[in-house]
Amino acid sequence: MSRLLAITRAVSPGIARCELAFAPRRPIDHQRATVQHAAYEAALRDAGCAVERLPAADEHPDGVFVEDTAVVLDEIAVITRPGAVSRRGETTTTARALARHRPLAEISAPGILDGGDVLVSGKTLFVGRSGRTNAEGFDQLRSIVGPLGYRTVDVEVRHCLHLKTAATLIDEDLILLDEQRIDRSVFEGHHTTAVAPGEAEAANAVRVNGRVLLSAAGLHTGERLAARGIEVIMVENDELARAEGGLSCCSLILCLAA
Ligand code: CIR
Repeated sequence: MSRLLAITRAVSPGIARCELAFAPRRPIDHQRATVQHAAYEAALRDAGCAVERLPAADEHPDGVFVEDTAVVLDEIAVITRPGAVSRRGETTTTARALARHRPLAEISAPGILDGGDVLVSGKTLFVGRSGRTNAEGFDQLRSIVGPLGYRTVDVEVRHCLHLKTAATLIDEDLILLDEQRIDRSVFEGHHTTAVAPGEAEAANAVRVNGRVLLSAAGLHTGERLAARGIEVIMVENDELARAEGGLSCCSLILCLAA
């Protein structure tokens, strides 16, 4: 097992004022979201991650979705410039936490880029061009990571918030996806497997130390993955799903030096 650190952030008391792109606004129970978030952190610890939880801030309703504030690679952490203006201030504290582990680079104006749009698979970065990531953001990311040997692949995202809303890496070269929203043909050189019908939310999963944390909304998807020999841990996240966040959104996972 690698030594892994998961950076998370407590759920903001202002979560009900979150940004929404595709989902309708519904009430969000802060207490219930906090309990589910703590269970998620516990699942990360069980999988061998140390967890560093950053404090919540009322002025950052979406702060719990730390994934959007950085792209972390073995060599560097790229601090993003989130596409939603209300989220720009979230990067200060993640940058401070990441600076202890990686050299930092950053996306600057007029670029925008959300970490939820960046699916890292080995030396390939699939980058969603969504409402939150523009061409300048993509180009800046490519210039930062290209010299480190990474290839960046541009993926059009029209039917969901981020690329990883509907597609995540769950094994060495295996991508779990919701085919209604992302076309499997974009993932050249990878195997893909689709979520079970009616389980779109399950496409956003977290791979950690050989396990896959999967949304409890993905029961049949979980059975399919288990049948392939994948160790699946079901995690409830329906409260933060109301804020359009999935499981990967709630952590930044990095390998620590041995
Ligand atoms: C937002 O719209 O920014 C938040 N309400 C949800 C962000 C979810 N993050 C992610 O998919 N990586």
